[in-house]
Amino acid sequence: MKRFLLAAVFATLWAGAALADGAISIGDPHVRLVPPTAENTGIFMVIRNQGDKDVKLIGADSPASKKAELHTVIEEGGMKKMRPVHDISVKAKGETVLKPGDYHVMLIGLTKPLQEGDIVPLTLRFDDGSSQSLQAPVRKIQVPMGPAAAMPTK
Ligand SMILES: [Cu+2]
Repeated sequence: MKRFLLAAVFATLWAGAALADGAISIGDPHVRLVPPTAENTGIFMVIRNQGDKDVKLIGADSPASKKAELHTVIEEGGMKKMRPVHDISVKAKGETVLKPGDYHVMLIGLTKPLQEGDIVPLTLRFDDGSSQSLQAPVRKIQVPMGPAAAMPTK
């Protein structure tokens, strides 16, 4: 009997893991076109979570830059500034939009200048252990904040 219960618990865990794997999908990923001299740029997208548990985006990697950080934009003394965040959460059955002036993935230290139409590979890591690999095209994007706030200080 004990053995049977244990088996049932494991079966439930497996089902949960399988569900979580397919729960996250990424919509419309794109990279902001920046001048050839710029060292950093932002990636935007919609992260959808069809699962019944909240998930968190906890990291990102891209061969297009030395590192990738998760950022948000805060207002401080009337200035909009970008700040790294530890994670970006996506509610169960919900979605989180990464967009200019808000959450984004920051590519820091571009390995080469990006041109409009270039495709940037990106891997996203989530706190449920899953990851998503995607291809984000480089696009011109209107910047809703002043040029001074467009780049991080470091
Ligand atoms: Cu940023």
